[in-house]
Amino acid sequence: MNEHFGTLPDGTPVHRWTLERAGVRVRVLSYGGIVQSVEVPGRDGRTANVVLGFAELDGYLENPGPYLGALIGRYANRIAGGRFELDGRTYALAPNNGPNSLHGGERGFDQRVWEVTPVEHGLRLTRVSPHGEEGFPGRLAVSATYTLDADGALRIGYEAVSDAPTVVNLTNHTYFNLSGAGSGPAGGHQLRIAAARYTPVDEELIPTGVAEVAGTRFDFRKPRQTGSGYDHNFVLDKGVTAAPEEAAELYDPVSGRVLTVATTEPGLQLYTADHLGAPLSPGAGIALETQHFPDSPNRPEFPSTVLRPGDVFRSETVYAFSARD
Ligand code: G6D
Repeated sequence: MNEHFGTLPDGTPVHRWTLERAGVRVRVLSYGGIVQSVEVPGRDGRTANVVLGFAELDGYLENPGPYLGALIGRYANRIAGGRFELDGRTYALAPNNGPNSLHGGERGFDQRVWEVTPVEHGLRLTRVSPHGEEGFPGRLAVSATYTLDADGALRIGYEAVSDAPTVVNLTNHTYFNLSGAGSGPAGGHQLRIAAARYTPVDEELIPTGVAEVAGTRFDFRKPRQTGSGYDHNFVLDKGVTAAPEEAAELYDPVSGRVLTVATTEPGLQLYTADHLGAPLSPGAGIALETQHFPDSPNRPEFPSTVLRPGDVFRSETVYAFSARD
């Protein structure tokens, strides 16, 4: 089902699509591929929306900074100094986060209108990013397919092809609050991440290397409270996989809701939303962004984000919901 959601200043209409299956209802916008709401039952059977979003299009237009629910590209997370070299050529990107490029640049995929086509149990969002958009080389044809599994899990599959060598790193920037969006801080949730290592960062949040989580506050191998103060990439033990494998589990002791995240990607950014900015309150949600590692284009030792003509970039992430005592 789709309905008119709003109109951009240039007159482009934005639509909202609703997916429903197995008691889960998800709303997706053609603007930014934004997951606006995800309604799931708690242990008491009562349904709540568990992701942060705005009720109106203006909310998203006026507050792009937190990237609420959005599809992120061409490069999710940071590229140091907004520069990278590929095949001997240097590419300069607009620095939009201190000296760095963040989440695709000044106007990334989160601020673009996507073509939406219904598919079985879901939607296919497509867009062609022209050569040179935000400084990235290659004409990149991208699709993101959002479907609901038989158990109501939200599955997002990404594909991209380019006509020239480029780099690509796609994710979704949903913030979860399993007690219900707007119910207060999410820092009491318990999080488990299947990662023995993470990437420590400098003051600009650029990775300085890879370190063991053992004995640090980054050790989420057994569940621990998320609290605050995290904006870090975890090196998932499973690495890059052909099919999604479990990466993390988020549990809310209050509602009993559980989110499990499975992905093909090698990394997971945990962001405890400490700097959400008004009208949102700090810590109102928790972002779990499946991705390749930050600054991979400048880090040959990290799993590669290079996409060459003739190859297809593919990744898939599954957000499954349940409830327990
Ligand atoms: C990402 O890592 C970044 C944060 O630093 C940023 O503030 C947020 O997106 C909006 O999670």
